[in-house]
Amino acid sequence: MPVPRAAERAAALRKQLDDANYRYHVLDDPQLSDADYDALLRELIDLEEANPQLRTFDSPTVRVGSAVASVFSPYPHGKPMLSLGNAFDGNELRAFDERVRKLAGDVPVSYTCELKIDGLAISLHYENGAFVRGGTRGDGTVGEDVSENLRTVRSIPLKLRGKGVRAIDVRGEVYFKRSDFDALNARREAAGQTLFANPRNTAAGALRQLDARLTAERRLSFFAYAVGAVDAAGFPSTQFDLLAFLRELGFATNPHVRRAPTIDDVIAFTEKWDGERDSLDYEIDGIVIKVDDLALQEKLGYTGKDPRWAIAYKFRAREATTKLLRIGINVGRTGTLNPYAELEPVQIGGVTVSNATLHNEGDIRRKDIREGDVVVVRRAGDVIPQVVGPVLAERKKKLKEFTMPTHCPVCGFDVDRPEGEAMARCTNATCPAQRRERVRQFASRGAMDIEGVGDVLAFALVDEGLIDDVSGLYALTAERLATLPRMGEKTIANTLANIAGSKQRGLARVLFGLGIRMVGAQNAAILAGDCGTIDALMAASEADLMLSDGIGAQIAASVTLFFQQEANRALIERLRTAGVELTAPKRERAGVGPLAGKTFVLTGTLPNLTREEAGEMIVAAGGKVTSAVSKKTTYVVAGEEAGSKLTKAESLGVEIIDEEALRELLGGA
Ligand code: 3BD
Repeated sequence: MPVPRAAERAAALRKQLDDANYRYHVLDDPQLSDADYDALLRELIDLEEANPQLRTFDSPTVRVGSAVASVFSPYPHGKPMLSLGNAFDGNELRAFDERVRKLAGDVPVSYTCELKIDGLAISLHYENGAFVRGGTRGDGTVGEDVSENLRTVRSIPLKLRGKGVRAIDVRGEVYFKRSDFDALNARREAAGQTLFANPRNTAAGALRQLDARLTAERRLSFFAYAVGAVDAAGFPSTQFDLLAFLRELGFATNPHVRRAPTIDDVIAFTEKWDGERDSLDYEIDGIVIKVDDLALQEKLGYTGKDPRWAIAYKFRAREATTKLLRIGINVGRTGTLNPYAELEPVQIGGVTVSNATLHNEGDIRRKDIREGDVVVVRRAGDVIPQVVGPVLAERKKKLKEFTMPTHCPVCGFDVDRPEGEAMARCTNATCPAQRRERVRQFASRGAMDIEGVGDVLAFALVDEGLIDDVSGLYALTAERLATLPRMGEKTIANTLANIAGSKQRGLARVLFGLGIRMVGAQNAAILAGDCGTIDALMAASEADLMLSDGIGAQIAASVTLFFQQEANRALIERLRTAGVELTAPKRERAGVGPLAGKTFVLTGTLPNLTREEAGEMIVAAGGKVTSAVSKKTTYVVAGEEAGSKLTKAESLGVEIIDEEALRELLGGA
């Protein structure tokens, strides 16, 4: 192609690509497919390679990045980047409002509320309409120059739209969309690379890559929300209009911004998003509230680095980083070796966390979690805290890779991990760890509910040889219990009474207490209710069992396998001889019972019931419990810290009830 033609084509391609970017990132109204965009970009790259004289500093081709930096230069901020004071509840927001009104004097005050994006604050400098450089916040006065990396972020314009801005510093948040983050991890998993822990840390890492091509691959995004030094005509007079002004210049701003005339409106906005944050494609950690009037902002001024005119309302934290001191191994009741993390205690949303689960060996290796790492720990709702992954930037020295022990840490027997299975298992059927866990499970609240027989006593009973299996509980005597430490007369009497009392719990609780694989509280209630007696259950074929609601082939096979074992049948006989109730009231079959035909989903922490107990009550009344919310769900029973299921229910218009309302449906139970 002759050079003038090539120049013309390059200009046309740049315009097309810039427009496509703007439509996609700012207007949220794409008209070019990703594939078409990539094809045009490829054409432009080829054209510039063939004609290097056509290259420009603001061509979309610079977004693919190049390897340049060896260190980042300091990036002094023209105007300092401020901090934000925090508020954690409505009262603190009201106190903020009062301070503002008092200082403002006799003028009306209204606010702009913005989602607080959980990313990294940066500043972008433009001169005569072109991106010149950009840097991280740093300490607010000096950051690091990461210009080359920022050029790769497609929602950061390389050229401003419109004229009239001579120079401007635009501030905002670089972040990772959940979808882009998940896609990145999926690519890494496919390539056998270790996975990234969370979007925020990964965005931080991407921004600090010395090779900008790596930043480009990560697909970061950007929202603008403030302006530093500026020399422009027609500058707006409110924060709300400032966001519109930024959009006109070509910046993406967050769409969920709201003007709030009163602090009550502000509080309502924080509550709304506290419940709906999981519905977004990016993480937010709170709401930023700003006095809307820019002149009033000026008048209110600062205390230190915190503006008096703005505050961050922070949601209850779900994640924190801390040191992984040790990877321990628990042996479960089916012999599985469950790795868990011993952590340097850390506060997450008001709770101290010092242990967390680590799933299985494969998971630990995929995430490359090692003893001594700084790790991200997540605690959401009522789930057990989990280690999300290491913060690799903090791994200062060589750490040993994790390997699963080859021998059971409790009994020393061989550990086996069958091909295709995630969990390693101890091969010793009489491993004390398995027996301990079985006793604990049997006595637990959702099962036989024997108060006093918790971890400590269950373990001591097995370890001291007082019982061999759960039936041994019913043969315990005061004399034998007295041989254990810290067992006074009163404790012994209470414990024995509680054990005796548990005989009447009924078949559903016994079944759950036996710890049959895949038989949780709800399946136990269904099987017990449909069979009525242990003998009918033991005599049932897999096909018989599968007639019950929600009992599939795998569960049925697990139940029949359990009762085929001679040792298990003998255990049942010992329980029977001890006088344990092994029958259940016949369950209301589908179509009968107060909850017949109704489908429930349980989420969050209920005030008085575990979710297992609530599920069991629903099932006993003829209702059904499922795990996912859909249009077929009749009720979502929500407790404290209910998460995405609650949001889903709201969006589908499914009725949401609390524990009290559930009890009413159950007939005032
Ligand atoms: C957001 C300050 C002001 C312009 C100062 C009011 C503290 C991080 O979505 N507005 C936002 C967000 C952050 C903001 C301001 N508006 N400051 C804002 C912010 N919508 N995340 N931040 N920042 C940005 C910070 N960062 C690191 C260390 C200490 N402070």
